[in-house]
Amino acid sequence: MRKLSYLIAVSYLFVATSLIAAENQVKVMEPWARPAQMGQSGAVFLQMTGAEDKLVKAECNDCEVVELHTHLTEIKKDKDGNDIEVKKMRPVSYIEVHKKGITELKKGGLHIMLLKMKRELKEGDEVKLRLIFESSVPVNIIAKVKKCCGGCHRK
Ligand SMILES: [Cu+2]
Repeated sequence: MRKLSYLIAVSYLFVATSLIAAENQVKVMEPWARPAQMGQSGAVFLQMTGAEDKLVKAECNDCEVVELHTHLTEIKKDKDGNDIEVKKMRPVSYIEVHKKGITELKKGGLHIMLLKMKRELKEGDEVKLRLIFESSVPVNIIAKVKKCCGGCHRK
């Protein structure tokens, strides 16, 4: 009898732990990639929410190296001495995700950089990535290649 109640307690604990794990799982929304030439760099954009976590790494078989990047704005002087804003990309070691609120990877901001593409990414193509988090279970995504997103300036 004691053994049975122990088993029941253990199985309850297991169910409770899986529920907690599911609750602390990052959700990825609207992944997309911009077109890229073979040998050049591509970039992937998406939104993340659902857990207090960190995106620490991304993997992709279609390029040599994957990096997490942000853009920094530097103020420089042009030849007439006026201040001009120059945006530069910098690698970051992680990207924060929050349970509430959305972390948006977008043009001119945070993004996943695909360096030295092994194939061309044309509009309509799909590129597979695996996102590795500090706590959450890894998430496999398929990013559709398109020229622009909803948030971009329309011409
Ligand atoms: Cu970049």
